Amino acid sequence: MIVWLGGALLLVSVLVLISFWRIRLRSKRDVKYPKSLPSLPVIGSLLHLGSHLPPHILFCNLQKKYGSLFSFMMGSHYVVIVNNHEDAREVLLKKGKTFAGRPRTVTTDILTRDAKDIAFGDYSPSWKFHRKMVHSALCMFGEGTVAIEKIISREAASLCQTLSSFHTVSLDMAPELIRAVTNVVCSLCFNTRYDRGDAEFQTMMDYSKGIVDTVAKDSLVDIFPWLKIFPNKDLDTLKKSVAVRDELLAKKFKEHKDAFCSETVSDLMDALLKAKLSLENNNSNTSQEVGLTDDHILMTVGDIFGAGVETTSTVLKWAIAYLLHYPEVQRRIQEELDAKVGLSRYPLLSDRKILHYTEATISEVLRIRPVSPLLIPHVAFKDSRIGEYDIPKDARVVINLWSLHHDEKEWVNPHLFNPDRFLDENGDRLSSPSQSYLPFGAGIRVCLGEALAKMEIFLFLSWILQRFTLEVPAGNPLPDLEGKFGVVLQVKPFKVIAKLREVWENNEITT
Ligand code: STR
Repeated sequence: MIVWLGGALLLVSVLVLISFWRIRLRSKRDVKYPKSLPSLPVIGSLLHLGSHLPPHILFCNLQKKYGSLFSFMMGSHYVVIVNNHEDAREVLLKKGKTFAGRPRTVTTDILTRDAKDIAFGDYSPSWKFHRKMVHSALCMFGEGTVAIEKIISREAASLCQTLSSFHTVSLDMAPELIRAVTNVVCSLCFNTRYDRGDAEFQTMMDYSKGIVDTVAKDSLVDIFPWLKIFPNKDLDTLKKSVAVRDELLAKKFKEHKDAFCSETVSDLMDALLKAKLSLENNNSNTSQEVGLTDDHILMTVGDIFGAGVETTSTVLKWAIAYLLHYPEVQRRIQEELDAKVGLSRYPLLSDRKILHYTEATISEVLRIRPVSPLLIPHVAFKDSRIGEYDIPKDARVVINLWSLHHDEKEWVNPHLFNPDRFLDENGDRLSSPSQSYLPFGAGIRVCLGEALAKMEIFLFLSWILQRFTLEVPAGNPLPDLEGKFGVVLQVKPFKVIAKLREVWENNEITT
């Protein structure tokens, strides 16, 4: 009897074990994760990611070995890298909401007071409310009105004025380009501007550089947050820069609060203040619920300001760097300007419809040197899929825009600067020659400033080239085209001569 019982027990246990094993096997077989780089406990795949190459190029190269969708462990975080446009579109557009999350990191938390902004803030009802408000405020003061054209043109005129004062002396155009774009966002956010030599402008440029150099570049402290307890030079720079920015923002906020009048809303900060006050008047708790605290307003304005300055000035610098490398492109833009705008008036936004080559050149600059080659990482809110692969909840999904924009299957000679690829055989503009082109991202987190940026880049460039020819000063090298990876793909400083064009010498425009 005992033997019989024992035998039955053994049989049952074996059966149970087999069924467990089968279930595990089945679930393992059904789940198909993207190919992964080798990884070790704690440090993850760090040893395989150490390289002299910047991450966007390293990830692009790793496709050869791991395929265009691959993964690795960054510390304890599972990261998926997307290198083709089909998968990128699935993440950003088709499954935009599933992948709308953002990772929290040490450096971005310092910058944004624990993600109380739009760019790095997680997806939530209050984030949605916030973004919608900023979007409509931007439309009201910028994109939607003729006022913005006036503001940009005023700054373009001032920029050209400064350039002509240099005559044939070589200069680093960066500070003047930054002042021009800063004044545009300053007008939108605070209804103010900076003159040349303004001390506050210099402070702003310094703190902004401090932030760009240290934030969100997957430094070790963002991978292993516990490292923040150790002394860290970058983190100190970031904290100091953020403190200076906060002081400036607080000053602007106080001025706006003191002078606030709901009848005359004249900038973005006023608009946000008005929304907050009207929420508070209607229901005392709502502004807390949707997260419209003072901190939220400050961080949002900080975002718009920081993004507006760093991105647009970077694109302008890249454009000028490429024009110096490709003088024939510069000449063709000038010929187009001469033929279609002439010398009796300045370029207008409405000229975007006719200046096809100029627009194509801008598109090509955004393709070959995307400002944000890895966009900002996304996070999966739930288990999902990309193509045929399973993606677990909480995975960080990085879109490698660099790979999309340099995909040999999509672009002929992708490393060649060639604005003509954005034109058809008649010289008319192609809306997009390839699906593999997303310079502003896409979906619910698409760049809020896309329209504003395009207007600024177009007007600043066409104003400059109508009047000047840009040249490399004798004895100086051509600008470096590699750039420096960070939260934006930065351009290394270079010198230029802005030579007044002969046709312009005795020209006068009366407006
Ligand atoms: C630049 C420096 C600064 O003072 C503030 C910010 C916050 C917003 C950031 C911006 C930064 C860099 C460019 C970003 C932008 C939000 C969207 C934009 C990251 C760090 C891009 O995605 C390119």
